[in-house]
Amino acid sequence: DYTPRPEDKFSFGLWTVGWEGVDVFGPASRPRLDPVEATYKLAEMGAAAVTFHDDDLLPDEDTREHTLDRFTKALADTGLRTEMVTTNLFSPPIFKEGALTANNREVRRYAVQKVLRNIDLAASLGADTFVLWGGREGAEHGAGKNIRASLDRMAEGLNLFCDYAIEQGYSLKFALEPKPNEPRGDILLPTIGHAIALINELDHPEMVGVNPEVGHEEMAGLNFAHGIAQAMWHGKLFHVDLNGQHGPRFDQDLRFGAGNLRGAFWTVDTLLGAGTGNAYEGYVHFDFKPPRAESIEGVWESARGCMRNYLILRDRAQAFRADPEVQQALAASEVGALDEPTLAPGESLADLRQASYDVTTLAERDIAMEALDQLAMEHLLGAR
Ligand code: 3MF
Ligand code: MG
Ligand code: MG
Ligand code: MG
Repeated sequence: DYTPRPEDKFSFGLWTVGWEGVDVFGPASRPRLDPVEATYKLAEMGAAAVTFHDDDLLPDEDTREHTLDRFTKALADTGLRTEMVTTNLFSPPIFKEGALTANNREVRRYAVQKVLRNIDLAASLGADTFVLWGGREGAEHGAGKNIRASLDRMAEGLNLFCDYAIEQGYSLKFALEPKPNEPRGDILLPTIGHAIALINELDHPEMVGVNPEVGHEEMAGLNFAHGIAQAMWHGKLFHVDLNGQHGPRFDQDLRFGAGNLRGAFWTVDTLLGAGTGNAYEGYVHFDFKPPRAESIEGVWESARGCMRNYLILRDRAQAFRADPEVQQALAASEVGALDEPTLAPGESLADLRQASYDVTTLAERDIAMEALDQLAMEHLLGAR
């Protein structure tokens, strides 16, 4: 049975189920959902944690303390955690031309102030991870934005946040969320690879990782499973945004499993360690939008679908890895042989250069990956 349980570590952004359906072409199609009520409902459905932007939970000063009290009571009542907190640096019109990388210095200082306040909140709630998605850090024009200066300011902001967390003794880690475009024509740090390259230039690279989103990488035409595998290789997969996307188009934020189903299968397999034991240990976090046409019942169905699809795909991926025929097929494709260094310890480059290679036979060898992939397909489709 695919009933979600707290030990599955499912986590939801409060903005996901809370999305009222406002889009570029129309206003809200659903009433506002109280984030505290949503927290109770997600707990009842089997989630383990919630996440939020400052403005999702605490949209104004007058209700801030009261809402925080109600929210912390909901966490205590349900046993849910706040595992991640993030800052809305994209909706307020002041950020129309960027936040940490706005050309205007006052705007950048205000953005830093907003983040610092929210870091304090994240720490007080015991969150592990602080996500930064720079939705407005970008451009539609050529000369209007100096990309090199933008990278300087982005790095400056991240260095300030790390220094502040260290100074306060917070154990928070930061995670950058890449996205290629939307709402800006081109967004800074468009992919996982761009983000990791920037992280390696920071003062405290060990404190900063990535929060990749399925749909964002697929909007760039990239393979999400490969992207998170590289993030894991760098030790940088601090968090994840699972959802569904159908090809390179607008950010669809479908429920996990919808859209590119094969991609979802390999994503789950990769998070589980792809048979190597090096699994992702963090929360399985969903960032999706229940379609605008759904009523509130459909919102919960969509959230339940995210979790069920993950559990079904986990079951399918585990069955694939445990299948003896798959083990044989992996061996036939020489998958394990890639673990061996090309130049073994003790061997010299001269050994390698002097050896003779049977070029014709090697060129003719059968890689047998169609058979291996068909086994995966049959496990995914439930035919095995
Ligand atoms: C936009 C997103 C964002 C981020 C969020 C987390 C509104 O495409 O994916 O969701 O996930 O800001 O920081
Ligand atoms: Mg998205
Ligand atoms: Mg998104
Ligand atoms: Mg996201």
